Amino acid sequence: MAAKPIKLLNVEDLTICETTAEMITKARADGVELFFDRATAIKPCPIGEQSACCKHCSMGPCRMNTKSPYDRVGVCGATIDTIVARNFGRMVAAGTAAHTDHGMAMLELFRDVINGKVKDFSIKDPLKLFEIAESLDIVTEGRELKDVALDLYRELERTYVQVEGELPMMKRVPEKTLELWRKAGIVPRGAMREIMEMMHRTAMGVDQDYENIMLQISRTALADGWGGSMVSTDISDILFGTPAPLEIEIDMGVLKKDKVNIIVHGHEPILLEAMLLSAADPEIKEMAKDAGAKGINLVGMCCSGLDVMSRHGLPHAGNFSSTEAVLVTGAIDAMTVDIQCIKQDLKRVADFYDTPFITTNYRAKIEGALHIPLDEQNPLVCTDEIILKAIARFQTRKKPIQIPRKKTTGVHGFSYEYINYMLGGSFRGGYTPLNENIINGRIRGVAGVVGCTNPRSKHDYSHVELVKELIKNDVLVLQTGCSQMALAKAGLTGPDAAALAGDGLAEVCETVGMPPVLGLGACVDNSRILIAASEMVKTGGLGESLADLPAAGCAPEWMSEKAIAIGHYFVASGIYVVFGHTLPVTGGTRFEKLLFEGLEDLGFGKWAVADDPLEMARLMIAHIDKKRSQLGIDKGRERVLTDMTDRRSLDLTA
Ligand code: NFS
Ligand code: SF4
Repeated sequence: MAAKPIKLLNVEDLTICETTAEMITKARADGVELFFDRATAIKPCPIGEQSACCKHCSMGPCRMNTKSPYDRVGVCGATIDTIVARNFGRMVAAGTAAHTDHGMAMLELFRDVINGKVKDFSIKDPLKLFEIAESLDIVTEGRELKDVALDLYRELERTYVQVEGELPMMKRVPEKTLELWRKAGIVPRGAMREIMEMMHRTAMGVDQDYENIMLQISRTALADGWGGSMVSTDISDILFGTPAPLEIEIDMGVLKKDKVNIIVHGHEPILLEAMLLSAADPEIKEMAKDAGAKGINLVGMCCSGLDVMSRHGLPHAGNFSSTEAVLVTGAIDAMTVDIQCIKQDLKRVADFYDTPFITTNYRAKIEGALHIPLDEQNPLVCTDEIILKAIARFQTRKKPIQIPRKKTTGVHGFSYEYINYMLGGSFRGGYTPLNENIINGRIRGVAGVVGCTNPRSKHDYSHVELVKELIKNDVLVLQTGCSQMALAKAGLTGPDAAALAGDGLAEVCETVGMPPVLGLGACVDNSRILIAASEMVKTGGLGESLADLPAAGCAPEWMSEKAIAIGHYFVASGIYVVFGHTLPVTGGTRFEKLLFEGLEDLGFGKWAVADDPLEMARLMIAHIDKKRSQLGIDKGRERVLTDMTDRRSLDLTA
């Protein structure tokens, strides 16, 4: 019997991204199914959506939505609170594992660069290397770079493998925040240990007290944000250079009909960095020319694309929801991937458009896809071969090509270090001007808007509407991940976007020459937000712990377990976090109450969920205002709103 045809939704209900919409329409005409269509066909399981199911042993699986007398207790007696807490904990463990495994690979690369095993890369930012070393109390004075680097490697390795003691990066946490963690007993030891313990405690018959499970959830998540992710960001900067703002083009219009288009999609910067080296090889360039191409067009997608674009000015084609759509252009001569957020179905779509689809990482093969392993010690063997495959495909292009025209230019690459410099000027680098402008109310607060896109939520819509509303209300927005790509496509990452900001924020942006939306990079670079927030606390005037800051975070269209880990490390750090469209927690449980209220009472941040971007903004702004009033700076804001002379006297460049 033929499968029942899927009732397709209107394209305008699926995405606000024009180029993706154009490609969905084309895919439908070509008879190619995309994940948007499957999201329509596969209704989310209502029990799973609420996380009201346990399958941790074969006495179950136990579903908790029945109206039976045994309602809300599993065969073993596990309560709904135990079950949702365990499920949530395992998501945090998985997300943390993803970021820390990636971070550990970066650290190994760093080690092999120092000891000379890897020759294609070198240390690009020795200054940052020394700064990080000093922040971890490693002696740098009068010492050779290599010796300091080796000490730094050994110190940072503890982030992953340490069994007892505190993570090295705890030295960067504001004192009051660290004190809270110590009192609660949740200072992470080593990421591997925390992930292991999280998995153990959530197995059948172990930790069955949701409040106790919560402690390990926080400890594990902190091992991500202040551990695996932070090390990953710092090492990328040391090896490949700390980003500084650069104008970048984004969206499918960056593809070129007359060039060999190669999409590099994934999360580890090494693949894209190696591709850049291969693409610059004169011999390879010549081969592309001989094949009739005007050059090689390397284009990033998803997080490694973001990570690398601001270091090299590399164009970017879009976020998670557009990775199939970009293949539909027919213009992609190769798509190569490494790890994370790679839809298995890309292979089938790539096949339809005769695009070679190549996996490169031993941890992430895809059935049927060509696998060319990337060996760190000799990465160009892999990347040369990928480019040759792409050139061959260019030469024999058969499918009709349709490249959407739209592309947008924006500024990206605002590292923590650059914000320091940008706000302070070269004479008085520092976060004082930012704090001052928050205290006087020109800037109401700071928001991190981050995370995925998801076919269950209109693509890019919530990201863009939320950020518009925040900046209109004088909230400075920091961005990473697929959210940053959404706003970049919507044209809000250029200085012109200041026109959409409230008067106070606009004035600061115009004075400094920055956009009201600052792109910080990939998802692991959320650690840059943690460091920036810590610097705000240390600079003074905004309270003593991260929980005091007039700040909030949001992942409006999240989908990955990584997002849950990120959300929770922000909450455990003291930040209010709103997630869009859904949260895998059963409504009305005590665990939900702990997430939404209890944690805040204990001095942490807290979770919330909202459907509509304006509601998300409202919640975030209300929280920011609450913090302003607790800090006693709500008056400042009222004054600024009325006092024009005060506003004119704004001088950040002094
Ligand atoms: Ni972050 Fe990057 Fe995007 Fe979500 Fe996936 S690409 S690591 S997980 S989907 S933001
Ligand atoms: Fe059911 Fe308990 Fe087994 Fe979970 S651990 S499946 S609740 S019996």
